Amino acid sequence: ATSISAPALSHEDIVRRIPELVKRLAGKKPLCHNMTNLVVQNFAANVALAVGASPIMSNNSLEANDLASFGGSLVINMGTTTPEMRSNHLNTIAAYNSVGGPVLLDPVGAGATQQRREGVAALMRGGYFDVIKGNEGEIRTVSGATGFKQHGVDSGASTLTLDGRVKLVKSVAAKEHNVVLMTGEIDVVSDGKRTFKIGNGHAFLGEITGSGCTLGTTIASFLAIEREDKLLAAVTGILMYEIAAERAAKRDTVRGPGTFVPAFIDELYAIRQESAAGNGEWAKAAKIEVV
Ligand code: ATP
Ligand code: TZP
Ligand code: MG
Ligand code: MG
Repeated sequence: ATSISAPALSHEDIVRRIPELVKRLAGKKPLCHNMTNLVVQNFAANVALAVGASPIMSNNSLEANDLASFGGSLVINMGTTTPEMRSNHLNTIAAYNSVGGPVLLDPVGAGATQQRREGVAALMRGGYFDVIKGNEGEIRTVSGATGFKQHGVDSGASTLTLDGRVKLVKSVAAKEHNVVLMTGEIDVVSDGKRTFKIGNGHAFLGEITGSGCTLGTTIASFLAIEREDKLLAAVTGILMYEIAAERAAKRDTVRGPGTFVPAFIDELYAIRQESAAGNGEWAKAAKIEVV
């Protein structure tokens, strides 16, 4: 559970501390174990490498105990889950929970079908997630809301006010004793006590597949090296990811979503290299507000 003594984080604290976490990630190269969907395997592995983690994509729970012993983190992404995969997920979550390894859940498409609604409930009954991240429809489903329909993996137009999103994220985090992130043009992230709105990012992230999934991989990479303050780990992942997207979109060579993807990986790598060299200027672009 999130420590009750987690310190308040001001805008200045965040701008100062996040490059240090990026440098620490680059120095440690922790394992980031992804049990993810069939769409994003290669993209997620490349994002993990760019931010400084060591990815392994494995959906086989027979190796979960071995992998959990390496001190890394686990991503559970429901994007293309089958019943067999669900039991692999549950066994692997148990392996990480038993050694205190951080686990992140991305309940992709959770509100779209009965299978997915039941799936997310089964996963949440079956283990502890340090971070749950999703778009509006997914986090609403996690909160137990019904009576709305998500048409697929995309959230569609927002039907909640920003205040409504803040209240929901905060209450789910308090109930689950973890960190909850609702993504969108403005992201809302909370540990139930401390809550932030983040306005970085670029519209191209909504035009490519896997931007939500690979943000999950990025945050999990930071959870592996920052065990004390999970909210700070999540905020670092979000800001590194979204500031990299802004820098990529500004490049002359980027003409649309297709040319954006390689430039985005390059900018994640550049931010890692700058931070490792002690240059944290990039973090000044953070548009983060304490709620
Ligand atoms: P969806 O499929 O509904 O878009 P998702 O799981 O792909 O959901 P997003 O909500 O798109 O996830 O979020 C992925 C990343 O893209 C986050 O970092 C988010 O802040 C960013 N993002 C998405 N849309 C925008 C936008 N219009 N402007 C800025 N950043 C955005
Ligand atoms: N279908 C099943 S999983 C998936 C698709 C298109 C990828 C979703 O990725 P994201 O990051 O939620 O956009
Ligand atoms: Mg998307
Ligand atoms: Mg998603």
